[in-house]
Amino acid sequence: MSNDITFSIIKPDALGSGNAGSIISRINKAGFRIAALKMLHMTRAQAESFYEVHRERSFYPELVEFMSSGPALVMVLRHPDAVEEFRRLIGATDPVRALPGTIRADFGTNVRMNAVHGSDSPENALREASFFFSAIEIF
Ligand code: IDP
Ligand code: MG
Repeated sequence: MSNDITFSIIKPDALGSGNAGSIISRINKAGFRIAALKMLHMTRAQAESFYEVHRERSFYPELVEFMSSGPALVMVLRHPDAVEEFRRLIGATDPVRALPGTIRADFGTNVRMNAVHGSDSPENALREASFFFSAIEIF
């Protein structure tokens, strides 16, 4: 399993508040290369499917609502140990618990509107990347 890609989303909160450029700059400065990027507005059905693993969680309905509330940037990123290194860069799910200097600490609003997504395993990175991109769109 390739360990050099992860999948990320600049979520509707961060894109809508004008923070996408700052967040991409942080990602590049941390050494990640953009392998694929596009802007899209997820339908409810797409958000439900993307977050299928969380279907039984109490926060699933509000998560789906949020992720389909406006446009987002979906990205594939390259870096050695990409999944682990990117999770370190973005910080904990809840911005108030994320370490100082992490993207979620600096740009997140709350545990739901936490600015960015990052895959949690190399397997899920591939699944998530291929949910939004075809192989010829990943450089
Ligand atoms: P992660 O994004 O850090 O991997 P997950 O547990 O996979 O966190 O949750 C997916 C997303 O669901 C989070 O990024 C956040 O947007 C939302 N979420 C997680 N926990 C809660 C919660 O307790 N209330 C509302 N939304 C939540
Ligand atoms: Mg997760």
